Order: sequence, then structure tokens, then C-alpha cells
Amino acid sequence: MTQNKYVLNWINEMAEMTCPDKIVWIDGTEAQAEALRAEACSTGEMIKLNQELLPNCYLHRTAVNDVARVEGRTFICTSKKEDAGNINNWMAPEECYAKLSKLYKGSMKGRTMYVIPYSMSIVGSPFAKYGIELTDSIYVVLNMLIMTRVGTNVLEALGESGDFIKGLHARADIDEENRYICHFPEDNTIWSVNSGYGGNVLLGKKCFALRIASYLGRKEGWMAEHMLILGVEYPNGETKYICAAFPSACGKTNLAMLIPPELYRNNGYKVWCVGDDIAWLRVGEDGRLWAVNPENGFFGVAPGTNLNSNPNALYTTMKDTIFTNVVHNLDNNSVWWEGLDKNPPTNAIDWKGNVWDCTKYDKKDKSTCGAHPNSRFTALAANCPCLSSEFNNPKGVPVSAIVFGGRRAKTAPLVYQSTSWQNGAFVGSIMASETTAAAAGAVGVVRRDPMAMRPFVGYDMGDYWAHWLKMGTLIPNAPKIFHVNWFRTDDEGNFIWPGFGDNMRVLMWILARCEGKVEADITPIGYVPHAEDIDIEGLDGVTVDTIRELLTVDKESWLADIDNIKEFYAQVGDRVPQAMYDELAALEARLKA
Ligand code: OXD
Ligand code: MN
Repeated sequence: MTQNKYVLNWINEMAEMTCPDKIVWIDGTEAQAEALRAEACSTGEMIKLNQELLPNCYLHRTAVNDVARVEGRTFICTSKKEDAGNINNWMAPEECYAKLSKLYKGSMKGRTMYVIPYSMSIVGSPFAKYGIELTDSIYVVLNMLIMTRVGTNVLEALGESGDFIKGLHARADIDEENRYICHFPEDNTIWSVNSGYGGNVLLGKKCFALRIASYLGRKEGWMAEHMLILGVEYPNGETKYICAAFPSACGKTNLAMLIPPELYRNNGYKVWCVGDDIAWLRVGEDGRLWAVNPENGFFGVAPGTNLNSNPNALYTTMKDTIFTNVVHNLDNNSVWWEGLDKNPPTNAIDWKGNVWDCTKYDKKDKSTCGAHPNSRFTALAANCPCLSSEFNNPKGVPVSAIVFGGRRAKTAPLVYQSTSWQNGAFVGSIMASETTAAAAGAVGVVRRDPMAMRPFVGYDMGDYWAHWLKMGTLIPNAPKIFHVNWFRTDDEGNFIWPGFGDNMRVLMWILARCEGKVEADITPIGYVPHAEDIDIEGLDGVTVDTIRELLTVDKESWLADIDNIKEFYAQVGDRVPQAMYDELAALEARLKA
């Protein structure tokens, strides 16, 4: 398929180590994909679902011990430990290569090594970066065919160049004790072993498009961020784009595919999805920041996805989708998950492959769930009913606003605007989420997750913040930076803001601010809306007073947060830019004034 000596030499070297029986090149054709689906079904690796209800859809179950990303076993292997920073796990490259080589040795005996040439973003576009993933898993091949752009055209675009990301994945024994997800940013290399779970093995996603890409972005003057991208279309046909970063499980996919409230729909407003998880951002010739979604599909969490929370996501999964770790409904050979509807199947197999008794389901006891709480759908972006017409535009879309967010019961107001790019980068650096009752462990524990990138920055966090500050100086017409919190609760712990489609009302304020069309109050934390400027028309049970309550800045809880931020900055270490400390000191002084 290629004469590229860098590619061929590397594959030879990896094959000598892993000893596959066969090497198969993935060409991106439907005929080859179909043959692989049939093979995976013949071995039980996948189950073909009801083709009338769910055309071209399949079910896969991972090993019971292998259901999520493993941050504790994720390493950044730079030659100097300081370059990986205090927030990442670090291993010396030689040590890591030696350790993992032992695990890879002979691991593909009796198996096939698949060679997947893929592109993150459109092949040949200014944003595109190429990778090759070697894997012994058909499930990985079929997921990569959805999540990235795969095929011979990638090899053609690469030509004789050695500039590609070398990814090696082997399932080995799916041994938790020897599971490693390792990144060598100085060598453009990713090694993943002993897992079969998407986030650890679809190497184009978190490993390449965030960890390696963030490292490359710093070197080359662009940004790789954990952000959704959406477009708001106005009745006059103009569309404005927003990028938003929320920690995992804070509703990025729901916001990205938002359906506007009825009133807005009737008035001709539309929301278009460009991406739900990752944005690559570059400064355009026009001095604005431009964003592409480097992915080609959605790897979304299934539980909680339903016709109310996210109908667009649900429609997207109705064909050409791989479901992982959901319930198998044997009555009609389809799938189900908690929160899909109120009719759990009575003749069903759970995510572990056991007969599932839905009558024993207890919301508070996760072990009774039929679908794993982190069960997933891998679905083609092209099947999303609200996919933006700009999804395949190689130039990307111009960004008007960047929105940070977290899950905070009290501290953060519904929305506020930073006062400058530097202040906005500071707002990103102090992002945090509180654990909910739904998660194991204590409730209300604050986890700081700067820019939602804590698990995904491929280098030192302080250097990453410095890169954010530097980018601000390179974008003459920079987006405005905001922070939202959909999750404020009353004294009984109930959410005050309705969320979902009504989040559009907050996006409208954000865009009005970007256009300079609405005034705001300056507070110690930044600009906060006049309560009357958040549109509540047609919203049941929400009054201007409710909005006023949602917008209050509680100085006490902010001052308590300052201590936690100081601890976190100390943990990030001595590369935290002085400008961030200056912002923090100024915030504290304003709160105390
Ligand atoms: C994801 C995550 O899977 O952020 O997107 O964990
Ligand atoms: Mn994510």
C-alpha cells in the first residue's frame, strides 16, 4: 500500500516484537469493513443487531475489568520529568519502552496485526495530522473507521514523509496489573497494552488528538482542546460558533446537539453540531481563531441518552453504530440502557454477558445496572441530524466565544464573562467540578480540572497555561471567554436551572455580549448578566428572581475556593505563569474589598 520507508521499517520492527501471524492493511473500503464485521461476529467479538431496527449496528462487550480510561496507568514519557509536569504520571522513555516491550513480546502470536492509516481532520487540509495505528483488535479497527478518516488516501497524503504518529495497541491478556497507556511526545509515539476499552485503545482520540496534539500545538503555535464546537444560526441565516470545555460527564454531547426551545425554533433559530469532544484551534489569516473537530464520529456515553435529553444523539445511533457494554434485548435483538425509556427489556443480557433481571434494578446500586454507567455508542458524525454543514470545511469555523464550565452546587453563577483573554485563561485554569451522589465516594468533593484538560495535557500544566497566555497575544480578534454552571442547586439539592435545550438562553446572552449588544454588571469575578437579560419567556417555574439567585456571587464560597486554588497551583508547581498568580491575587483582593 505504500513505499514509505519510515512506515515500513517501523511496522517491521513492531511486527518482529509482537509476532503476528498476519499483517492486514486497512484500506477504508466498505467491502473490507463488512468482511471484518462478519469475522468479528463469527468469533463472538461482536453481535449483529436487528438490521431492520438498527441497520449496520453491532454490540460489543469489553472485559469486566476494562470499562473506562485509566488515568493511574496513563503516562507521559518525556526525557525530562519536569516536562511532563506534576499532574501527569511520568516514566523515562527508555524504561517505558523496555517495560512495555516485554508485554508486547509475542503478544500477537496466532493473531492478525491490522495497520490503520488514519487522519485527524480532513485529509490534505491545513489542520490534518496523520497517524498509523497497529492493533490486534477488529473492534478497534471498526471503531477507528467511524471515529477517524481511514484509508489509502492517508498514505498518499503522507507520501515519503516520516511525519506521522506511530500508535501500537495490543490486547495482550487484558491484564489490569500490566495495563499501560503511554505517550512519547518527543517520538510521536503512543503505546497501549492490555486494554480493549475505547478511551485507551482508539489512539486517534484522547491519546493523539489531545495529549500528543497539545504537545505539538505548543511547539507549532496552535491549540488542541477538550471542547465541543457548535453553531447558533440566527433567523437571518448568519451562524456564530462557540467552543465549550466541560469536564468528562458534564453534558458536552448534549450541549453540542442542543435543540432550541420551541419559541426559538418557531422564530427560526437553529443549533448545529460541529463536534462534541475535541477542537483543534488555529489563528486564521483574518486574525480570528478557527476551529475544526478532528474526529469523524462520536464516542458518547449511552446511559441517560433519550428522546428528551438528546434526541439528535439518539437518532445518530440508529444506524452504522457500535454499542459497547449496553443491555442486549433478546426479544427484538436490540439494545437498551438506563435512562433510555421506562421499559427495560424483560428478556435481556447485561453488559457483563449475564442474564439481567430488570426487576432487581435499584437506582442507588450500580451493580444492578443492565448497562455499564460508562457504556458507549460509536456513531458516525455524518448520521447526526444536526450536523453542521461546515463539519467538512477544511478551514474550520470562526470562534466567537470560548465557554468553560463545571458542576458546582453553589460557587459559580449560571454564567459570567471574563474581563480579558488573560483573565479568561485564569478562569479556565481554576475550573472545577464537584462529585455528585451518582458517583462513588464523598459528595461535593472539588476536583480541579483546568480547561477540562487535567487528564489530557501532554506536557507540564504550568507550561500549558503559559501557552494559553501566549496564544492570546497571537489572536488579534480573539474570542471572548465565559464560564457557565448549569448545576447550581437549592437548599434541598435540586437543580435550579432547567438545563438541556434551555441552555440556549444562556448561549444567546453570551453571543449578545460578543456582539456588544448587551450590558453587564462588573463583579469581583467578572461580568455577570443583568437578570432581565436572560430570556425566560416560555420557561415554566423560572422567574427573574430565580435568575437573580442563579447569578449571585457568594463571596464566602469564593474565598473558600481561593484556598483550594492556591493548593492546586502549588501542586502544579513552579511553572505556573506569574500572570496566573497575579490574576489570583487580584481576584482575592476584589473579593475581600
Ligand atoms: C470522554 C472523556 O470519553 O472525556 O470523552 O472521558
Ligand atoms: Mn471527552
